[in-house]
Amino acid sequence: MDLTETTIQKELKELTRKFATEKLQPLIADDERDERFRPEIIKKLGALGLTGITVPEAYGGAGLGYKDYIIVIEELAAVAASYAISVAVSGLPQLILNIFGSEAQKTKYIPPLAKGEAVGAFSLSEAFSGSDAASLRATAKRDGDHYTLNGTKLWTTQGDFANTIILMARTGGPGPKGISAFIVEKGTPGLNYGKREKKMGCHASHTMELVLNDLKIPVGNLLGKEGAGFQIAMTALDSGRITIGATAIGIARSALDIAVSHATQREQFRKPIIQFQGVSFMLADMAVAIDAARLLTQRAAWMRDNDEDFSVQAAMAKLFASDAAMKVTTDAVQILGGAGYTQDFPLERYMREAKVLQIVEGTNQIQRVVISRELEINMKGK
Ligand code: COS
Repeated sequence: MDLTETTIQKELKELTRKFATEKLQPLIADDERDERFRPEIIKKLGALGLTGITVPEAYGGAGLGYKDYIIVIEELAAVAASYAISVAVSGLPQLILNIFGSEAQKTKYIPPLAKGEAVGAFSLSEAFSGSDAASLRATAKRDGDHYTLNGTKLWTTQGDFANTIILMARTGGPGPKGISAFIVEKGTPGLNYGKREKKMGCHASHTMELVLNDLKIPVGNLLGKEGAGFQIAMTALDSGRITIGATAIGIARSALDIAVSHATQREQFRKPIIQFQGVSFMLADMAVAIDAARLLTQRAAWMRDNDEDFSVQAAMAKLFASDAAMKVTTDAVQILGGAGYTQDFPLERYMREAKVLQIVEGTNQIQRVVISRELEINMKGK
């Protein structure tokens, strides 16, 4: 794996950092407080070419790889995790459509998402189906030229704004083989919005309950074959976990910057507190954790870009990076002491944002299931 930054990667980093600093930084604290999501930000990111990084140019994307994509996500997360999550979640339908969609589905749905003219969402979980994704209960019954969907989906990021939602529902019997994936358009009668979750953090990113009441979907909006929905969802989550790693790195990096800046300026006992090992060793450990998380995430991205099986490496990156972000943000608050606990600094926000990354796109316990299953398979193969 070559770690040298390409010219395109340097440009992506500068472009995203400039946008995040100039356009997101001034409004994110207020928007987090007010739980305000701004779809126009996605449009602006789209105009800069940052919302469809990995899909082919033929469908309005940039045709780049995940090694490039994670740079954009990290830079957004360093300022506003809610928008890193928004771009990453909008990327999931693009990814799924690009791999599993028919030509007609790709042509219709990918370009608006890739250009940031539309927002995307991914809807898998339900009240009784979280880690055990194959147990979902929402149903889709075929009736002539359409499917009728009923049930309630939970935890759908930006489900209220999404123009295109990839939604998993049951067309067959119990278990993974009975699940199918559908493309659901905003405004379809029967797609109702339930409660918006009151969360610990990432308030600018809305998390929605979707209530499906006899929601009619044309058969042309079935993705792949009936029964392929679980595999489609797992394929999306493998890639999504790489972007969670990048989001964690962005948050942790910003927390470390604030902690180092404070520790070099703040004097106690007549010297800057960075000169106390109790503080400097904490900072050193934070820097190591961030670099290790970035390397794991880059490796998963590189393997994906090189058509290698990256499922386990994505799980490792997501697990390690989100745990690192939780530890780094917690320690950064500690280094600032009382000030770190106030809203005068964004550290308490970063801590709340880091927490969700240990949960979403598969809890860190599920990542360990994915990793340990592979260990077992490898052992049996010996
Ligand atoms: N990519 C493609 N296919 C996959 C896959 C992957 N990463 N993981 C599993 N599959 C396939 C399997 O190959 C199997 O198909 P076959 O029977 O044809 O071989 C099928 O899916 C069922 O797999 P498995 O038996 O491993 O399913 P489990 O019910 O045991 O679930 C876990 C596996 C726990 C890994 C899965 O349920 C999971 O990831 N849960 C977390 C869900 C999650 O991340 N939710 C957050 C969503 S954000 S809204």
